Amino acid sequence: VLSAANKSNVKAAWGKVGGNAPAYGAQALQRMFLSFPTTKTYFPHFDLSHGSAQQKAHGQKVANALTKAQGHLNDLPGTLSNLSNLHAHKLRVNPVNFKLLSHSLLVTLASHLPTNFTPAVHANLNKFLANDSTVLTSKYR
Ligand code: HNI
Repeated sequence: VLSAANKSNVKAAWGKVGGNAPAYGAQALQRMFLSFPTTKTYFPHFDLSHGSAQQKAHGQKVANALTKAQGHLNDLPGTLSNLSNLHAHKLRVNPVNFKLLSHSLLVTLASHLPTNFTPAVHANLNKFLANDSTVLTSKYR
């Protein structure tokens, strides 16, 4: 459960990301594919070379979903419901991969926001991503 303080920290941090969210999303995906190559098995139909149009477009989708989520922190299950169905029933992404993407997102954010990425912001963003991941994997069983 995200406390009021968690929520305001997440929103403040996302505010710093601003219009860079799509670009950061793409960079995080690239980090995930490079550092955790098994995650690539879910994207056999993608061109995963550095900076590919598909990778950018997908990073943008992921980032937009997170932007929407941080705007609805009181109802993550409702906000992410369609994506939860997609990931559980259609894509069948093994839940372990969500930690790998979350980690990649955090590293990306830390590299771009060095002064804002305090231990507290790190912890709050980590919790936000863990909550998103819980929702996206909640329909598996
Ligand atoms: Ni995910 C599609 C958001 C984690 C594999 N994913 C999407 C879409 C969004 C999205 C948005 C596009 C839906 C649409 O087109 O209607 N994914 C998210 C979010 C997270 C996440 C917010 C976690 C925070 N997805 C993951 C993980 C994997 C993953 C961890 C696997 C490693 N996602 C996919 C695949 C698709 C996908 C595969 C379909 C891609 C395509 O276009 O074919």
